[in-house]
Amino acid sequence: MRVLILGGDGYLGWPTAMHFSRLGHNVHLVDNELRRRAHRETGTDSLTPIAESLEARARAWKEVAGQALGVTMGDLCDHEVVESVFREFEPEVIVHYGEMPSAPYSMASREHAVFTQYNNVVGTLNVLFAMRDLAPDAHMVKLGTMGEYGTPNIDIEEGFIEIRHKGRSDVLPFPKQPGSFYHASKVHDSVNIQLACRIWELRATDLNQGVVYGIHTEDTVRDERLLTRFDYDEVFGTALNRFCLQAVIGHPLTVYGTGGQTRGYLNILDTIRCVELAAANPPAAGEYRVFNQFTEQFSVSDLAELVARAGREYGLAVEVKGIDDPRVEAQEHYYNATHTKLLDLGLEPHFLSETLIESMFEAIERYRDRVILDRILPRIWWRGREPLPASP
Ligand code: NAD
Ligand code: USQ
Repeated sequence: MRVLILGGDGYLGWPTAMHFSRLGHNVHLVDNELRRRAHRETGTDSLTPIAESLEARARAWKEVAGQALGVTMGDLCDHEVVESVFREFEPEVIVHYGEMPSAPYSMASREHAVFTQYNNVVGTLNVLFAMRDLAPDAHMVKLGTMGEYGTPNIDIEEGFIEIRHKGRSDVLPFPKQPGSFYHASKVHDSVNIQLACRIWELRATDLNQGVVYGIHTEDTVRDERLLTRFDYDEVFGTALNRFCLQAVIGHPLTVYGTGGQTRGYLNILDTIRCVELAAANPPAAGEYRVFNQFTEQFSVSDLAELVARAGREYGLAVEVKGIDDPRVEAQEHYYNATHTKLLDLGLEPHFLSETLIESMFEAIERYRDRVILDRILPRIWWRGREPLPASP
């Protein structure tokens, strides 16, 4: 298959690209280095040293795996870039990771909120129009987020819910209650993608993904130049990745508030497999489908306890410290989300275990001298204080 990976320089996009390439697909990547620039501007960096550019990564992959990866450096918000890639590469599958993924970033200031929504919504619209005009039979596999649903006091369904109202019933999109302007951008994308499928007969899978953890995949361990990024800072680091790093460097684990915030989580290996399963099983023309992409749910306290236990076994002195929650979010709430559609397609999850956490400790220890200590504690407050510098 000709697989176009948007956001191919990112945490998830780069290992996905190597995976599809190893399976023998023809893979082309697009990225505009937004993530690298955002790190430079906020004084943060990946723990793992990543190759200096996407082109350098593609060269390293060719050397190690013998497969070519096509690369276009360009902005998805520029429709001419998108159209020329579609015209030249003629994608059959479009894996769309190419967005600003950070909730804290989007809450830092008016500029950051506007940038996040412009970048994500306009980029995705350009891809939808390019599909309509240049690749109407292609399948878009779009990374959405479980955070589109928020934390309702009922079970979360997989995209749609049957509603009975005043004697009539219908199957409608599950209600959305995003918790940040970033999460809201994903809701706007979902509405636009569903509309495009309905009016233009496009096909799309919206993967409402939970929080991802992990450092290595089958391909990143083959050569240091093939590492993917690993972020632990307040803006781009996600909960479990942050806790594992904090345990290794002796920083108290930063549980926000009471720690009752519950989310779906999955291993980076399962992200890649889910995308592969979605791509291998396309929807019908005109179909917009939604899969909830996570394998287990945990509260933040559960995760901190698990990391502390694994840390003690490993010989680390781990302290768990509740700190003020910089976000506005329910800290104690009901959470039960359905996630069967990817299992039905054959997903065999890699569940979280102490052994897995210990393997993350080992990988982190290797690069611990790269840690930027003063970027761990939160400085962005959802209610608004201390804005970051202007957006890139
Ligand atoms: P990432 O920032 O590492 O990857 C996104 C990539 O897209 C970056 O390399 C960035 O430079 C690129 N990009 C952004 N805007 C672009 C534009 N306008 N034009 C071209 N390239 C652009 O993030 P990630 O963690 O790999 O996340 C990938 C996707 O998965 C995102 O859409 C994110 O919202 C979603 N997601 C991530 C997680 C997670 O825990 N990491 C969980 C759920 C959903
Ligand atoms: N949290 C802590 N301490 C920390 C970091 C986070 O208690 O040091 C808490 C947060 O308050 C939140 C939960 O952990 O309640 C998850 O936060 P996170 O930063 O790990 O994840 P989030 O901001 O939701 O965003 C991440 C990705 C995003 C993706 C989302 C999936 O960055 O791209 O969309 O996970 S989900 O959470 O299901 O919406």
